[in-house]
Amino acid sequence: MKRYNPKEIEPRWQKVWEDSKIYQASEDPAKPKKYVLEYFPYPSGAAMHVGHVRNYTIGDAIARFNRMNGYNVLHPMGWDAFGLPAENYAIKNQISPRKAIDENTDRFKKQLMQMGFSYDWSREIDSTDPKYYRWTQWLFLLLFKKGLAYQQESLQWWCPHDKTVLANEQVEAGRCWRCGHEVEKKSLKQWFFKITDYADRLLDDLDDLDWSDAIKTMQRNWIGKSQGAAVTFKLTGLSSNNEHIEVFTTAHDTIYGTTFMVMAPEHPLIEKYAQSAENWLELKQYIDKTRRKSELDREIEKQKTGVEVQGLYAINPINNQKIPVWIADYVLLGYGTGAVMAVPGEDERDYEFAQKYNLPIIYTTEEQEFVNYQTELKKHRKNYKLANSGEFDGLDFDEGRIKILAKLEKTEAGQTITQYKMRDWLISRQRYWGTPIPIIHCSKDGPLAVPEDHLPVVLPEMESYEPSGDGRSPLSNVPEFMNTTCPKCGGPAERETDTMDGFACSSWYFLRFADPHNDEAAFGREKADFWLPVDDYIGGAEHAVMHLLYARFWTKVMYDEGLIAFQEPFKTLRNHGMILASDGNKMSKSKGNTIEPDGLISQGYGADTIRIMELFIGPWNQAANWSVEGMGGAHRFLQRIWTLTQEYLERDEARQAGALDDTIVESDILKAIHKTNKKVSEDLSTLSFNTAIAALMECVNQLYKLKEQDEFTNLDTWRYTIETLLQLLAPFAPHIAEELWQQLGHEESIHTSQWPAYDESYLVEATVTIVVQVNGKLRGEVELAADATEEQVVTAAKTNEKVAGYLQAQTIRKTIYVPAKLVNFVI
Ligand code: ANZ
Repeated sequence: MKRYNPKEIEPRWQKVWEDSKIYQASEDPAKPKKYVLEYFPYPSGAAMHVGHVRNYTIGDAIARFNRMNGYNVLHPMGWDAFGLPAENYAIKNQISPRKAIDENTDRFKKQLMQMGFSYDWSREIDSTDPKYYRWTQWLFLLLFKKGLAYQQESLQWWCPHDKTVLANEQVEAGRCWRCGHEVEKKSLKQWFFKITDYADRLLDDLDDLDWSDAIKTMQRNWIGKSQGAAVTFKLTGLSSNNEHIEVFTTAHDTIYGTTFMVMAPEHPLIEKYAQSAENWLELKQYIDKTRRKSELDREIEKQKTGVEVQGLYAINPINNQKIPVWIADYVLLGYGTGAVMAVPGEDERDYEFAQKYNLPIIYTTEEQEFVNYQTELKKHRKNYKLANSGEFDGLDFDEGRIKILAKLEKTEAGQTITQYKMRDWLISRQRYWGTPIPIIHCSKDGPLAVPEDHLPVVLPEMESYEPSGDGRSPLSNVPEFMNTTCPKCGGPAERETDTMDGFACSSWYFLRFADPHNDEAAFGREKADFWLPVDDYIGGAEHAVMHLLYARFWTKVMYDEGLIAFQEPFKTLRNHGMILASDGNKMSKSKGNTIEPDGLISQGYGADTIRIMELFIGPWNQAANWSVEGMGGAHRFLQRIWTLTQEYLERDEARQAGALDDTIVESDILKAIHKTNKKVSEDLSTLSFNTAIAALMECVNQLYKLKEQDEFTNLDTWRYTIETLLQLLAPFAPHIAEELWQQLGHEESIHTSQWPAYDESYLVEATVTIVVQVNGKLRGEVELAADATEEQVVTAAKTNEKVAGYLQAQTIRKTIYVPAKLVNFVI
């Protein structure tokens, strides 16, 4: 008997699949298309571990299942290889990023190949290839020409460790998302993409996406739309002379409760007027301290702090009350107008602040005590009546809201406005390893687009590419790169030396896969129309407000430009659960607890065992701990399928000598396989991989029992059953399925075979439930074999314990029997 040896089988089939190009996709309109995509990986220094592998295993099972179901499947792979980690890795290892990426990519590719994933490698892309980033630059210029890419001097997050700026979404709890170092604010001239222009569309279109609620909520909160009013207060005192300042409020109905104003410490008006305040020194110290804090820390700070701007006052436009002005870091400069009307009677933060600094509190509800606006008033408006609110006393909040706004509008002191928390996307990086920004600065003509026929602007090779930390990109040290001529006036000009955030590359790569070798355009319209949008997008949840938002934004821009016909790139998003180390910790190279597939393969487990393990370990979208025992179980399962098939094959050989019966008979064997077929087919459609594999395991156990009973008597039934079993196994364990399929005499690949259909007639339940009535009223139920006779049914019904009581001492005058449904005793 042949032994199951994955080390021999797996590389052999991988080679056959590659040579026969069975996973290559082409635009064949005869079949419906399905675009299955996993996030393209970042080929970092640390190799892929079994956590990463889970993502690709899920995608591959989906791709294979669809292919066998008659879909024209596009399942591509490539490398998201620009960015900080690659550069930092290269610096650490004293090699060029190019070399580091090439090495890492080779390693990753080898790992993916070893797993037998059904990628169309002819479409492989690398975001650091000039043939690719030429089009990233082209798309940058599209944004530039549409006024959606602009340069601005502003305070930005700066990571002193990575020596570059970071986008807002790359700062987590005051730390750099990559290296974890504390960030600070620095004033720098930077490039931005105007994603805020698309805020409403990015928000509204979320509704129709088949994404998890968790990710949608994260995007909604990130965009942070809130409807409110801008109310203008006059400033008086110091040298402010009736200058106006706007506040943003979502609660203008509480305006009579405003007892002070709070401004963000960095607010420009503070600098302007507070310099003449007696306590300027104290104010200045506070402002400097604020600059060093992250926004998040400011928002969650337990103890509110602030300083009064002595001598400066604001006038409440609704009642002309003069109120003091404070600065406090719980008010953020970048949100709303950077100033708030403080209503300590209803706003929690203002309340805490007023308590701490002994500021007056006015309650504007009839309760005359603190009522939390955000949690109480907002929800139960009708229950609260206004008080201390002049002519509006006694109105409920909704009515008060309308009337107070009308009054403010009349005096031009207020108007409704909409605010968003999302800011424009900061795109420039002062680092070497990125797509050069294709802009030329001319002192006369300003920033200009590099002419299209001069693209790509190639990243020059550099000996020393470490960031200097002075806020300038290392490219500014390469005169041959930097010095150029103005495309307009022909005079001397300088190239932009910043590079793009790596997320620019990944904002459109899914389109390039449709047409990866196009030298005339980023992608051909027809190919994009054929393949896109992506039908199933698979990846972790960590990119919720970065990649997944940016890609949606670029897609909408391309749609507006008429380049594509769809507005959302990823119809269905599947966020897989993480694989944790066996001790429940996150796998990481630094903790030394990662498990890599290569090692498991060389131990002899084989890729198929790993794949089974990845999917059987638990529901695909939940985290799970890796376990060695689980690997053993997965391997034994495949081993049993192998052995069963070998035993069958031996019998089949004997039959060919004419020794055995070969009639197909209906049997428990067929029942077992049809039942499993139905379960696996349904589970694969709903991604319930673990239960599908459980059903296959149960089926194998049952087949072993049946085999012991009939000893392969019904050979054709067994052949059909084993072949079907292998087809059902193919999306999960493609190598062993292919090998045994071929041993059974097939020449075509199992992976291009038609997914087997199941026959419902084998699934009919063996028992039926019969309703028992007495004089037409339901009195009980009996369960019997489906082929029970009328006599058996009536006897069972009469003796049923619930029914018997009604029949006691009664004469049954008539018995009505409806086969397989009902018995009615008329008494
Ligand atoms: C007065 C008031 C009274 C407020 C009340 C709330 C409750 P959302 O819903 O998140 O948009 N605010 C405005 N700008 C701010 C800034 N730059 N930094 C910190 N807080 C700011 O929150 C809007 C509310 O947050 C605004 O409404 C304002 O406080 C505060 F009972 O105005 B409110």
